[in-house]
Amino acid sequence: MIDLWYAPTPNGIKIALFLEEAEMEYRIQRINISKGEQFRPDFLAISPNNKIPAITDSAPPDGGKPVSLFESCAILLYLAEKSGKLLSGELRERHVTLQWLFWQAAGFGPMLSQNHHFNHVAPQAVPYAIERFQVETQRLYGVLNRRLEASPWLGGAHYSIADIATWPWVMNHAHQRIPLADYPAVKNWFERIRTRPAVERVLHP
Ligand SMILES: N[C@@H](CCC(=O)N[C@@H](CS)C(=O)NCC(=O)O)C(=O)O
Repeated sequence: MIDLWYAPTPNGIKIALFLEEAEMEYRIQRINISKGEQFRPDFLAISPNNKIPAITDSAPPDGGKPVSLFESCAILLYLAEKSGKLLSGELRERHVTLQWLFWQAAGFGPMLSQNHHFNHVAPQAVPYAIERFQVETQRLYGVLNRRLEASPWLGGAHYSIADIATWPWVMNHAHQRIPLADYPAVKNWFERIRTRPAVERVLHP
């Protein structure tokens, strides 16, 4: 059984999307990050960076004691390897998938998060930061669009953990002040994923 320490944010949704898509059994443990539950000692023991998502797998593939992990993309990689799903075994597609997975973890997620912060959370308007993260967000959507003009999925021929990691961040495109119509290949990819039954189950449980 997999316990998923969860809040319905882009990083949390990624893991639920994987577990539903791969049809793995799991149990949601809600962490209310607006109430500071991520600082609870029992949660910090699993996720010392005080962020969701995290997982505890009580039946890891090596048959040993439970495995706990934090960092959403490390969790996606673990689950893909455990299940044998959503990560190609073919050398090129596997590493291109991991490349886009790391791109999401190191670039797309953090930059869009700063964009969100300076547009919607910062107690005062900081025009330089608003402009910087808006331009960077547009640049990253451009990179994503060019990739999806060239390939149906981020990793290549197959839907994968790279798509699953990136999609929940695009869900908030309006909030990020990104008109999706300006990025037609992203829009097409976004709609293809949105209609997957696993996505429906996560968004409308
Ligand atoms: N790099 C981390 C980021 C996780 C993250 O930023 N989680 C946010 C919600 S989306 C969180 O738990 N924030 C609570 C806090 O920072 O105290 C990942 O990919 O898992």
